Formats: sequence, structure tokens, C-alpha cells
Amino acid sequence: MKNVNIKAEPTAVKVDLEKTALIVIDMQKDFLLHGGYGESLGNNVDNLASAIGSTKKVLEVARKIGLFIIQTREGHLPDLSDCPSTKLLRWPEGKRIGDQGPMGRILIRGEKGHSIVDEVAPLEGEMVIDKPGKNAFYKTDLEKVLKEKGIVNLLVVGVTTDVCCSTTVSGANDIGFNAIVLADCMASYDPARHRAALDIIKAQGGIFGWVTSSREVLDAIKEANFPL
Ligand code: TIU
Repeated sequence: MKNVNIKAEPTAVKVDLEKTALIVIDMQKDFLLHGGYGESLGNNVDNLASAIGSTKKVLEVARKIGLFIIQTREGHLPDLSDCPSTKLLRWPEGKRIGDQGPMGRILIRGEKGHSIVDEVAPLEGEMVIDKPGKNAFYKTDLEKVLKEKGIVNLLVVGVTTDVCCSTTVSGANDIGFNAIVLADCMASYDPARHRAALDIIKAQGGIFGWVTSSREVLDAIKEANFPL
């Protein structure tokens, strides 16, 4: 047992770090950098930049204390056989998933844009789960992997707050995981949607989970005297 007590909203939350994973959602070039999928949808990617440094800090501590770490990547097979029409047809040709962009074909597995930004790139041996949907549990082994490891708590970081993070948090809650979101390690293309998505997660007594910050998580780890 490695219990820590994290200050959060709507309440503080006690977690056993041995039953906790850090899940890093879709910190991919296609979302964070110019010329990728996020920008092709008409978004300002600069609004995501703040999440990179905070996530890097948390990732480094998680590695030091041996927390189970999983990164996810949203993306599709080159023939788009795993991409439903709902993810394609609402956007103009030339700016769709699978179209050519400056970082390769947009949101296609194996292309440069699909990879994770250098600052938080997974180390050799760290788990990366490729997902065709927004919710990281949809058509992936994520639930199985976490349950086999005895994980019950998820520290959730990544992008974007209102799309892949919030759908993954609500998916996690439905299948029995406590989702604890680190607000400053997340971002949305629109700061108002970032705040709204966080409000929804913690509303009604924590209907989907908890909202905290990297500072609160790192302080809780320090207070529990983990050698950092
Ligand atoms: N559009 C948007 O905000 N996000 C996505 O399409 N995917 C993720 O959030 N990863």
C-alpha cells in the first residue's frame, strides 16, 4: 500500500499508488503542432502548448516512483477501414483524416503527425495504446490491461479536455475506474471549453471524477515521503 491524499474538487481523494496509473491522452503532433489534424479542423493549436510542460513534469515523477504509465494515440489504419464516416465527412476534402498534410497523412498510424511530441515521448518499454475513437476504451485493450494490473485509479492528463479526455473519463467512470484529472496538464483548443469540461467532470458531487492539478499531485507524493 502506498496511500497518498490528493487535494481535489469536489473532495480530496485518497489513492493507493500501487493501484493507480498515469494515462497520457493523445499528446500527438497531429493535435499539438501546426499542420496536423487539430489545425485541419480549424483550431488554434497554440492553446494546447501549456499542457506539454506540466505533463512532462508529472511524467518524470511518475517514472521515478514507478507508477504504471500508459500513453494513448488517436489514429487510423492507412486504408481507413477503422474510420467511421462520422469522423470524415463533416470536413472539407483535403483537410480530412487520411489526407496529406505537412506531417504526413493526417491522423494515420505510422505518420510523423501521429507520433507523440518529443517532450513527453514514451520511453522504451512504456505502453502505448492506439485507439480509433475519442474514448480510449473504445475498441482497445485498455480496460483489460488496467484490470489485469489491478489498477482502480487513473491520473488523467493530455489533450483535448473536452474531446478525448472527457470521453475517456466518462468511459472510465462507467466501468469502475476513479478518474482524477490534472487540469493544468490538459488543454482544449478553446479555454472556455476546457473550463466547461472540467466543471462537468466534478459537478454533482463528482459525477465523472475529480479535478486537481499537477502541483497537488506532486505535493501529495512528496508528503507521503516517496524518494524522488
Ligand atoms: N478535436 C479535438 O478537440 N480533439 C480530438 O479530435 N481528439 C482528441 O481530443 N484527442
